[in-house]
Amino acid sequence: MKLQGNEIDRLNQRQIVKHKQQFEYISTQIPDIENILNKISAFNITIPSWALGTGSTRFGRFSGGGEPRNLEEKISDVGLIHALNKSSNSISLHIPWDIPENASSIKDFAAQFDLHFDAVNSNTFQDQSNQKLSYKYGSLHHVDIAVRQQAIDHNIEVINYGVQLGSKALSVWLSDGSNFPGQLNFRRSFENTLDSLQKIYYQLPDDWKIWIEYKPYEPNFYSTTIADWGQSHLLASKLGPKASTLVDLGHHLQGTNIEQIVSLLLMEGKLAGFHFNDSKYGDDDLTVGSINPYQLFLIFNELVEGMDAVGLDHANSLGWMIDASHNVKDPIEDLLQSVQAIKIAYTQALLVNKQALNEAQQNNDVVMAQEILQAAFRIDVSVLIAEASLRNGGALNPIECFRKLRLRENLIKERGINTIATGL
Ligand code: PSV
Ligand code: MN
Repeated sequence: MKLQGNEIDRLNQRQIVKHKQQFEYISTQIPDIENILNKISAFNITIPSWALGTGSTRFGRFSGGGEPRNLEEKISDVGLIHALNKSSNSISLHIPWDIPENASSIKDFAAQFDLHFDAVNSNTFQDQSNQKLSYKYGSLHHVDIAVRQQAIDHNIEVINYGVQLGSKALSVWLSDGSNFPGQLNFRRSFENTLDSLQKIYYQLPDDWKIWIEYKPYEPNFYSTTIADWGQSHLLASKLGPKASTLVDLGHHLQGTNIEQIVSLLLMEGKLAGFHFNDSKYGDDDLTVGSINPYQLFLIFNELVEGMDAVGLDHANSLGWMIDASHNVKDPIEDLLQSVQAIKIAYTQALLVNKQALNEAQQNNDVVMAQEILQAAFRIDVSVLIAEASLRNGGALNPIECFRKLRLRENLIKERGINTIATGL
């Protein structure tokens, strides 16, 4: 389904007077507002192909209806999201959940929605029906070289799909690990993983990157072979300059200081980017910013400070990607909320008074440092994000627009009530 530009305009007009008043007021409060608006406009967040259907738990899956039945429909859902918020101009594919059978026509189809393809993700954490050897005991770390080779070949196949689509990165997450003490030799597992990744690394085109994701537990409950940022960073350092560490916000034990990890990886030039989501207990994959928006702001504060310190372009230097999906919200509304939460945190981080914070830090003025950070966090920046969206032809309020235009109802009419998208 494709939105007509004037449908969004028509709804914007109903709110424009109030919006302009609010925007004029905030313009008097924020220095260099045009520069901030340009940064907000340029900042896009990638939508994962696996988040467009209702996610599942171990216990059930409750489709909300009108879910995309194939890759084209997933792309068209991302197109809807982008038309509404003008902030989601790319999609990340998980293979083999989404195989682009005819890559060049898929690429053209996406371009009709002004979309391109971000990182491609490999999947060696599930067995596929036509697969020769099982990943029950892992993939790139496996004790059997034949299983490792099969997983290496899969990653190379994913790179090849990505090349055809214009992607520039391979994102690797391994579920490899062990459930019981004694099951694995940690050193050999790590060495096997490194060796396998090296074989994949050599196949990367010159302008490609490999992003290595870590996770402390699940599905394995005793050890994970790439369990934390140190282990990912060790692999990335040994592999070379094209390799770096991907931070999924849900992949930390409770209380981990993620903003500090981010700051140091950025300092080392080894931060690949993010899988954004939120969580309360484990890898909950909840809507970004739904549980702990302050932590998200603190992460962006480090990102903005760290990227500026080395002159990185905010919008394009790192991978900004959502990895969330769950089972009670409309997936499109959920993704709109996630993108909005990311843009809020980013904008608030742009508004931190860096010079004053630096002075407070140099003077050990702890109280003032907190005041400065929290002053930025407490600014309601939604009007700035709405203004950026408006200027780019998007909606002032994307979720309201989605509902008023009855887009889910239309999708259900088009696709039916009992559709289930591929993914977890
Ligand atoms: C694993 O939990 C993970 O975060 C990886 O990024 C996978 O690719 C994705 O989730 C699958 O849903
Ligand atoms: Mn992830």
